[in-house]
Amino acid sequence: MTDLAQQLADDKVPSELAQLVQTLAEVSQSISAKVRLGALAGVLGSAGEQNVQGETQKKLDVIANDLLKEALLRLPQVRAVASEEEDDVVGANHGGAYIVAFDPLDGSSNIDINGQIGTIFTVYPARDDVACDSDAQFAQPGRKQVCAGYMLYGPSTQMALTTGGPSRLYTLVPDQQKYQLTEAELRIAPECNEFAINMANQRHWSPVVQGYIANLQAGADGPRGKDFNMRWNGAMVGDVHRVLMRGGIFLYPANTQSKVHNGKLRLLYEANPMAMLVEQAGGSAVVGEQAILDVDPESLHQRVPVILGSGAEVQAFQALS
Ligand code: AHM
Ligand code: MG
Repeated sequence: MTDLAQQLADDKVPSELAQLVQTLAEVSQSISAKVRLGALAGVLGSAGEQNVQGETQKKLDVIANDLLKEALLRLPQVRAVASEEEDDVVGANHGGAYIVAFDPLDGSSNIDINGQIGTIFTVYPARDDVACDSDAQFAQPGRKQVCAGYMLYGPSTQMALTTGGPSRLYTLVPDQQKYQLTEAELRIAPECNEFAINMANQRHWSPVVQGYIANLQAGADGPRGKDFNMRWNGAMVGDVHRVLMRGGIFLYPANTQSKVHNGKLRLLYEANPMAMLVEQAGGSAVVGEQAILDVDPESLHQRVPVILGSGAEVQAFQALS
């Protein structure tokens, strides 16, 4: 079996980037250990604070955020970090070649129910034309990512990772505290028969999304001529992981009536890293007509509608637009 260090070397990942990925992997092992202990470690429940998005932070949101931030800021190759749980960019080392953004604990509402949760991360080249701690460091389209991935804290802890080549899947070997390669190349089949969307928001969707989902629900007798199943984890890491493993389409569309009118998911911390993993596995990730990876960011915590997954299914959605 190939471990993470060996695979990064085989992939000829520059040593500074490889070391950065190893640091993320090490921190995730600490987070995973706390997740596994759950109530025994006193890490469940609310921290009593709100983040920049106005969401109540869970204890694990704060713990994961602090562990990642502290470890990354120590690395000389890290110029700046941005987190879904932090208001502002945190400047680090002026000479650093990379900037790192993360959603420390994705799927927070699953923490207290022992459900799937994860960490999502992305790495971009640092910009020399703007200050170390400027939001503009991160105002780069997702196409510029040099590395993206997530850790899924499920029945086993796994890490999906791309450094520009194939999306690969690693599994944490608990007693060795290291990740072993378990899928060398994830591939998303173009066709699928499974969709993921929060149906509770149905009345707030655009007519296009309403029409598309109605077609899927009509099953074999409807315009699509086949039956579709539905899954919803309430954690993007879990839903995207399923899409990477067995295909499907995941949608978090714009929501015309509520405060999440531009979608719920964040471009920097969620949409872009997942879009890179999905594209590198042969799937598609779009916002309207555009690839998510080509969206020019407007602000650090910007939200975007997200449609991603099996290529032909994403096209079927776009054909209705
Ligand atoms: P979080 O980063 O605060 O956990 O929020 C993002 C999560 C995604 O993981 C998931 O796809 C979505 O929120 C679920 O939203 P909903 O509450 O509509 O089920
Ligand atoms: Mg999230």
